[in-house]
Amino acid sequence: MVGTGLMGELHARNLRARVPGAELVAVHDVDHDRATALAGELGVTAVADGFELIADEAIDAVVIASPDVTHADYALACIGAAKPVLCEKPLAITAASADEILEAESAGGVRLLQVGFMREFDAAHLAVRRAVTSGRIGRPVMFRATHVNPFPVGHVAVEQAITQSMIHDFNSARFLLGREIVEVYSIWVPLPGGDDRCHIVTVSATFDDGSLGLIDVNMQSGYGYTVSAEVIGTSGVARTARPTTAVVLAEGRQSIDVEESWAARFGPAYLAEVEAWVDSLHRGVPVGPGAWDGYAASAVADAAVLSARSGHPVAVDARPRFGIYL
Ligand code: ISE
Repeated sequence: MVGTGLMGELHARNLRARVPGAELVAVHDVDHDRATALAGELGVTAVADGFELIADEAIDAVVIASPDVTHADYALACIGAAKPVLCEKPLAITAASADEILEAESAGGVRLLQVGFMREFDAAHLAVRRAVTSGRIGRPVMFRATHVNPFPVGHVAVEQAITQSMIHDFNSARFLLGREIVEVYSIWVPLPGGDDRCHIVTVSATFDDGSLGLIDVNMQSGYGYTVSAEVIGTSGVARTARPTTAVVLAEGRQSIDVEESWAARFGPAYLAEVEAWVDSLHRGVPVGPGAWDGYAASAVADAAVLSARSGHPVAVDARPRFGIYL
């Protein structure tokens, strides 16, 4: 495990105790004390250098959950060592950087990389996907998504709101419609304070078959965390629903609780994601979103950032699929 912040710790605990066929052996974090504390609790080794951990021949596979800006270098090191890797999103901060990963992975001729777009393992998103692929809602003509965070973690300018948060929605759009986004137009409003932090960013998108997309991310809801995705088809609509919740009538009110964080909303999806990854390593058959998906989402993010800063619609500049991605 490279990175033992919130996400790395969650993956590490899952791998240590809940995933059959996996043995967690070592963790690394730039904050070595944090890694050492978790390693002590889980009975594994804390390694001071992430690249040393990746190079260790006793380690078969790596999870990257370090800060976003470090993902690409660690992913390249894993590919260089021919080690399978589950890399948290975003695969890279820019499409150009993700492209280097595509080149390295495809040169080896086999898929080594899974990207942490965990919504592809979320029951509600999978149910929407089934409704689309079964033809029940006709031909998809529009994707709509709302992604609400309780509060920004750190200084989140519009660049980070897009590359850290909305990148999930770009992948959901591609996953649920099975099409690529070719153009985007972003508008956004800042939080009060004049320090360029993003409150809400909205992106309207055009897909390669002319379908439409409308995505908004709210970085500071003040009430909790919600994610919803919807596909509108020529003869029906499929949208995510939350099946595991109760409507409570009490004290003169009818209410439904809202999850407080992504970890609460997507806990089962993160576990399913890592289980599927480990199972795929045993079977030698890759599953889930790969480097191509990480690259394609970053290409959309690049265009959305450019649009947010320029005020103009921007065409997505993505290379065609090649090599192992065909
Ligand atoms: C966070 O990093 C995640 O990946 C969550 O899934 C997302 O909803 C949140 O906006 C991000 O900041």
